[in-house]
Order: sequence, then C-alpha cells, then structure tokens
Amino acid sequence: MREAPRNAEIAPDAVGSFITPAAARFVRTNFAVPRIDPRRHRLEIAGAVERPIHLGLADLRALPRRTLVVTTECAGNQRTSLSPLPPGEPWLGGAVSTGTFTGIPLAAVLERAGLRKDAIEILAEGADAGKTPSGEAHFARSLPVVKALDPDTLVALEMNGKPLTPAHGGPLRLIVPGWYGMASVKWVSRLEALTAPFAGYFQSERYVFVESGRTAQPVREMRVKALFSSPAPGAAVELGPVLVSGMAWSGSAPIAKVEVALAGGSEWIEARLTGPEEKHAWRRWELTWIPPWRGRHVLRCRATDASGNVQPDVPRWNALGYGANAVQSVLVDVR
Ligand SMILES: Nc1nc2c(c(=O)[nH]1)N[C@H]1C(S)=C(S)[C@@H](COP(=O)(O)O)O[C@H]1N2
Ligand SMILES: [Mo]
Repeated sequence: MREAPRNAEIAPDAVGSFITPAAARFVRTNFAVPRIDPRRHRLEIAGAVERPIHLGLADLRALPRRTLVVTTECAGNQRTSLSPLPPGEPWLGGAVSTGTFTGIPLAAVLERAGLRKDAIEILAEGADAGKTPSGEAHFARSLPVVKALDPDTLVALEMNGKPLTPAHGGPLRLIVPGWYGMASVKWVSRLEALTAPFAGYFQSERYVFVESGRTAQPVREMRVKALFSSPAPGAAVELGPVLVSGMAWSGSAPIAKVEVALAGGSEWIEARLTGPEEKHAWRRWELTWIPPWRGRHVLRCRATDASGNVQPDVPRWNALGYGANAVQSVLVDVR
C-alpha cells in the first residue's frame, strides 16, 4: 500500500464477493489522479481517421451502451513471490478485482471518426502525466486494431452502476477484458489511430516480459490463477467440516477446473465451480474439507483453464516481475 500516488490491494474481506464494491477495489496509479471536470471533459479522436472529432460525455451517453462483468488483475500482482524481487510495486496477491462496467464499445466510438484501413494500433492516452526515466510522459498504451475493435473492449462511464470514481478512471476509462490491468487506460482523454507501432515508455519499457535469452514479449492476457477467499490466511477454525472457497480466472479461456491440495499433501482434489458464469469474470470455487487433526495445515489451490493452461508450482521469473501466477497456499489453524 502506498499513498502518493495511491496503490492499494483489494480489501481482504472482499475477495469472496463476485462483484468488488468500489471502496474495496484495488487501485493502481502511476501518477497523481488528474483533476477532470466531467462537464468539460472531451475525448479527442485523431490520427488515421476520416474525421478527427471530440466527443463530450453527453455525446458518448447518446451511443448504444453495453454492460460487462470484468475481472482485472495488475500485471505485477504477486510480484513478491519472485526472487530476487524485481522493481515495481511489491504486490502480494491482492491486485485484482471485479466490476460491472457500462460503456460504449471502443469500436462504436472509433466508427464515429471513421477508422482508416491503414490503422494498425489504437493509442489511448490518459489525462495523467509525470516523470519517467525516459522523460515527461502521459500514461499511454496502444491496442492492436483487432483488440480495439472487439465488441467487448469498452470506453466505460460506469462501474457497479455508478459513474466511475476518480480513483478508478472517472469520468472515462478503457476496459479491456481478458488483459492485465495496464491496458485499461484510466482518465482516457485522447485516442489516436496509428499506422506504426507505438513505442512509448508504458508500452516498450514497462509491461514487457524481459527474460534472458529471449526477445521481450508484450504483457497481454492474464495468466490462469486461483486464490483463496476463505479461510482467511492464518485463520483459526474448529475441528469439523470447513468450507474452503476462492476465485479463479484466466484471460485466455474459461476456468475448467480448480484443485486443492489439502494438509500440505501432493494429492489434488477437484473443487466445485459455483456462482455466476460471466465470460470475462472470475469464477467462484468451493470444497468442503474435513481436517484430519488439530494443528496447522497448509492448503494449496491450482486452476486450469479450458485451453489447458495450468498454474506452475514455481513462478516464472522475469526482470520486471509480471505475470507471477504460481500456486498459492493458505495456512489454517485447526483448533
Ligand atoms: N491513465 C492511467 N491508466 C491506468 C493506470 C495509470 O497509472 N494511469 N494504471 C493501469 C494499471 S497498471 C492498472 S493495474 C489499472 C488499475 O485499475 P484500477 O485502479 O481501477 O483498479 O489501471 C491501469 N490504467
Ligand atoms: Mo497494473
């Protein structure tokens, strides 16, 4: 947790809620939250378009809206599982949350300006700016045109049925389902259709997998992961049946199964998948465990998605510490 700029994990007691209340949501900010007057805010659409335009919030609200439930995880989440610890926010496991987002498909917004055929990427620039090692910059990221035109990529106005709060990008942010959080640019004020790849600081110096002996790869889809919501870490429970539960998600495919290894054992037992099934949201899982004895127990959980991706036992180290998705464990005291 850091105060200025503010970075905070999800409230631990909110992990088990399918929709994360706004006040409990994780926050990731690279620079100070920009001051924006929603009545005057204009979204500029420029670059490789037929008609460069500016749209106010009222113009956007007049376009057909969609609502999607979306789980977003910060690419640096669980970085502290890596050794040596890479630079960046020292997240434990709580840089993940789920919201109901209402907005206009980015494709419909671009259509207003008439996207030209030679556009290959859509750059989204936030109103926030500050110093980076390569000079003063706005938070800005580009999306390949196919992802930008995906009907589920939104220019969002609302989260959980209310106008977006300033901390979470209000009045306007991108929501890019399936991708790590950096793609969902907050306080978006400018879209530019590009005919050459964007190479700004937050595109080429950050949010890339840097591994020795390999060419750097962009960080995109969220890797498969499961976490515990109950019991809470270090919780004391009575000897008797214990409901073990949590959440699991993957940016590549639906969750196919979650398994739990009980009492430090190597045998994996399949949990039940329960609760709402939304294409871009985490899935709840649960399992009833009957502890065999009093004392301390270690439980582990592991998710597999429908593409066959499974969590590794050991995290894959990379220089900037992204995509850490090794199997998590929880310590339970049985009294
Ligand atoms: N303009 C802007 N957008 C941004 C960021 C930022 O610093 N500035 N941080 C990104 C990152 S790294 C993440 S993980 C998500 C976090 O969204 P949240 O704070 O609403 O949870 O916002 C993304 N969008
Ligand atoms: Mo992030």
